[in-house]
This record gives sequence, C-alpha cells and structure tokens, in this order.
Amino acid sequence: MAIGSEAAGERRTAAPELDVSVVMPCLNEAEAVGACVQRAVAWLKDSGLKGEVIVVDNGSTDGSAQEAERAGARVVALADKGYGRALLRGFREARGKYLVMGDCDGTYEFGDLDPLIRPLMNGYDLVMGNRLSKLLAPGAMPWAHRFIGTPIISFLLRVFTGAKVTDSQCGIRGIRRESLERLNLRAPGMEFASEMILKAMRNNLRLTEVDVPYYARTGESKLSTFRDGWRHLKFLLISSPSYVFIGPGAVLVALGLVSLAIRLFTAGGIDLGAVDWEPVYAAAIFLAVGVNTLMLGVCSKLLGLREGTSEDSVVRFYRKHLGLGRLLLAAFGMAALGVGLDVWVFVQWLRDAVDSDVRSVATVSASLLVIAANLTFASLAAAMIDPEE
Ligand SMILES: Nc1nc2c(ncn2[C@@H]2O[C@H](COP(=O)(O)OP(=O)(O)OP(=O)(O)O)[C@@H](O)[C@H]2O)c(=O)[nH]1
Ligand SMILES: [Mg+2]
Repeated sequence: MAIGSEAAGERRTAAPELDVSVVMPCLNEAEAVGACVQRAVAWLKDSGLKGEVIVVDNGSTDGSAQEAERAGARVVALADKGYGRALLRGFREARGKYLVMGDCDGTYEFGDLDPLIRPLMNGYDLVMGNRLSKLLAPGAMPWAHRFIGTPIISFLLRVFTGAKVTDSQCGIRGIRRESLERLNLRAPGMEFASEMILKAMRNNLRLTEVDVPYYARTGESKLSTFRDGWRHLKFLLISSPSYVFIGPGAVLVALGLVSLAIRLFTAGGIDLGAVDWEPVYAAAIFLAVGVNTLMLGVCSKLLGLREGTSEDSVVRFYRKHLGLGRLLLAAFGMAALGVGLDVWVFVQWLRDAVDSDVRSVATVSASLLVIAANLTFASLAAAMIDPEE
C-alpha cells in the first residue's frame, strides 16, 4: 500500500532515526525501479547502516509503485507531477541522517553507494556524482546532453556560483539532511538539479564530486531536452541578479561615462571617413539603459532578501548610501538640470545658433530627463519591496 499523502508531513526537525534514506523519484519506470530498489536495499544490508528506500511515485500507470514496494521500498504517492516536487516530498518523508537521491531508471549504481556516503561521513555536506568519466557506458548519454546541454549548464553554474562541478545534471547525489534543510529548495521540475547546487554554494555547503558509473536507460525518458533545458537556464538567470543586472548595468554606465568624456575632448565628433561619429548619442543610450539596469538589479536583490538571500555589498551600499529619499533628490536634480539645459537649447534655436555642441547638449538634457524619470519610478519600486526603517 502506498503511504503518505500530500497533506501529511511537516518539515522534519527531530533527530534522524536512521543513517541513510535513499530517495528515488519515479514516473513510469516499472522496468527498472524494482532492480534499483533491490540493489539499494542490498547495499544498505551489506553496509551495516540503518536505512530505508523511498520511492515517490507521481501516479505511474505501469505498475511502478507495486514493483517498488515488492522490492522493499516505502512508496509515497504524490498527485502533483514534477521531478523536484517528488524529491522534496521524498526528503520530507526521509528519516535518515544522510540522504541519497537517484533516478530509478537503471542508469545509476545503487548497489554501491559507498562513494557517495563516505564523503558525507567525512564532513562534506553535498556529494555530486559525476557521470562524465571513464565509468560512462558507451551510448548511455545522448550526444546533445553529453556535449551541449550538460556542459553549458555546468559552465553557467561554475561561473554564477563558483561551484566546482563537472556534471551539474547528475541525478545521483548525497546530502546531509541538516544541510538540505538550510537550502529552502522549491523548484518543481528538472531545474531542481541546478537549484540544489546554486543554493548549496550560496549557503557555503562543503561540496565534492565523485565519479559514478552511468548506464543506458531502461524505459522512456521523462526529460524534454529543450523544455527542461530552458527551465534550467531560466532558473539560473532569474537567480543571478549580479550577473544579469548589476554587472551589465555597471558596464553600460561606465561605457556611457567614457563616451561622454570622449565627446568633451572631440568637439564635432570623431572622423570615421565617410561619417563623423558623435559619441554623445551612444552615451545617452548607455547611461539611460545602464542606470535602469542597475536599479532593476537593486530591486531583484531586495526581493531576494525576502526570499531568504543574505544581504550583499550591493544591497548594503544601496541601503546605506542611496535609498528612496536620496534617489528622489538626485532624480529631481537631474530633471532640473535637464530642463535648464533644454531652455538654453531653445534659446539657441531662437537665435538660429544650433550647431553640433547645441545638439549634444540637447541629447544630454534628454537623457537626464529619461534617467530622472526612471530613477524616480525605480526607487519607488525598490522602497515598495524594501520599505526603509
Ligand atoms: N515522481 C516523479 N518522478 C519523475 C518525474 N519526472 C521524472 N521523474 C523521475 O525522475 C528521474 C529522472 O527522470 P529521467 O527521465 O530519468 O530524466 P533524465 O535522467 O534527465 O533523463 P534520461 O537521461 O533520459 O534518464 C526518473 O527516475 C524519473 O522516473 C515526475 O514528474 N514525477
Ligand atoms: Mg534518468
């Protein structure tokens, strides 16, 4: 009989009753789940550790739940589909100090979980399997996953988080329960695999990687290369305001200031042969977009605080030196300067004295007005997200 229901089970905080819980998400894996469970049960017996095997089933229609139970698993039934949801549900049910997760599709070796458990016993918090080693069986991984999807997502995770991972998409992993509870994982789908690494790094978990065998899958894949690839990419993008907003915003503002400085020293534009390049127009675009981008970064970071991310240097700087009052004042100053310059441009126009310098001043005044307006609205948005004391 399947135990557990969605309503049951708060987050577990009591001391673990077992050493290891092996959690397998399962969706129509009748051909392989029985053998996976059997091997995990046998390993638990051989290792002398007290443990359990939990299979979280999302309404498989091929008898997976029965197969899993027959092989010795505790089967948890879950109605809402999703790889991440299933794992989170399994972890909530788990009673072990160490948690091992893995696909029950015949690709992973549950008969020897020592390589994952040993580092946990030695003090690591998260042990990632790495399939990209000589243990990878020929033909086990589709070409596009092996050479495109997995390397790209792993690269982004390395850049965004500093995690030293070769195979960020590996489904077999070990984690301490107390470490997992600090991560506040929520991703419902396949992007759960990336979320775990990103949050592990942000919470300073000790992470290591061990080579694991990887065999060809039995049964049908549940992974949709493009849909799930996009879910990973989207998750990484929306979790990284420093890389998406603050970095590009700072570069744009710097380019804007440099272009403005070039304009000051090259009256009449830079001679590019057939045309003169007027850097002031580029400066206006860089500065307006750059300031906007920085403010979007501030807003996302402030939003992150609500979700439990810790305050970083950008947020500290914003709260200490900027904030709503000062930014509104700055916006007002820019708007006043913009209007003043516009009046001067208007007078030159009345005098029929519009030349390249006047056009440059008109551009600067227009961008000052745009930046002032954006800053006003963005600083109000920031204060709505993070009302100041
Ligand atoms: N409970 C549950 N399990 C799921 C769901 N989607 C996938 N799984 C299971 O999660 C594991 C990972 O899914 P796979 O289809 O193997 O995904 P993958 O390993 O990235 O792709 P392959 O290389 O084809 O194996 C398998 O054990 C699936 O049965 C789901 O919605 N609910
Ligand atoms: Mg799989």
